[in-house]
Amino acid sequence: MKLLYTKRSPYARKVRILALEKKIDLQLIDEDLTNKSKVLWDANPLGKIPALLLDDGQAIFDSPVICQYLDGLNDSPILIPRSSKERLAVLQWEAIGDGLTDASLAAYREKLNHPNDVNAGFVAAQEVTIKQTLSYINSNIKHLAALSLAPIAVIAGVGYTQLRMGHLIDAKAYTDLMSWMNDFSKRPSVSSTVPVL
Ligand SMILES: N[C@@H](CCC(=O)N[C@@H](CS)C(=O)NCC(=O)O)C(=O)O
Repeated sequence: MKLLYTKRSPYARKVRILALEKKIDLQLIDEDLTNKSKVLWDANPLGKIPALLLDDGQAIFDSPVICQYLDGLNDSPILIPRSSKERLAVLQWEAIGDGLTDASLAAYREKLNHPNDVNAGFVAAQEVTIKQTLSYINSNIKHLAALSLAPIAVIAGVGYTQLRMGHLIDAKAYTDLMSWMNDFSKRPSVSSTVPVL
């Protein structure tokens, strides 16, 4: 299987961590998002990475769907519980991690694209979302102790926020989150996928 990705994509990182934990081999294909390839457009009409190409030519996107597909390939370990109550809780955490990524990406892009004419209200609204979400994660960190897609998605979201919106991460306010991040970051799947600029 091939994964169309970039080294700094948090959504692709989530998929890569999950695949590494499940020992699923993915051939990584680096995409240039400023000059998208035909392979990417053929795989995903939205033109976004990550996109997974199966050996039979079928393409799967976006990252939540790829994670569900990969998790179903083997049970070692199961990272999205099969029973509905636990499954919903993990998928809810995935939405939190992805939503944190969405807000950090949106704020960063706005500042990048309009350096002299930034929409300050828009950035401020994203920053409120980021802070509320970090605070929620910090207060609920006990739910992220066991390995599943939940901590994987949160690691991807917080890692991207550290990279792009690091000024919002007050280590003194989020002590439980920071200590959990340090522990989880020791996993080879996490340390080997740190975003590269
Ligand atoms: N909801 C999608 C989001 C994917 C996404 O936004 N990827 C970004 C890179 S991090 C992208 O491909 N951007 C290119 C574009 O939007 O044109 C997912 O979870 O896979």
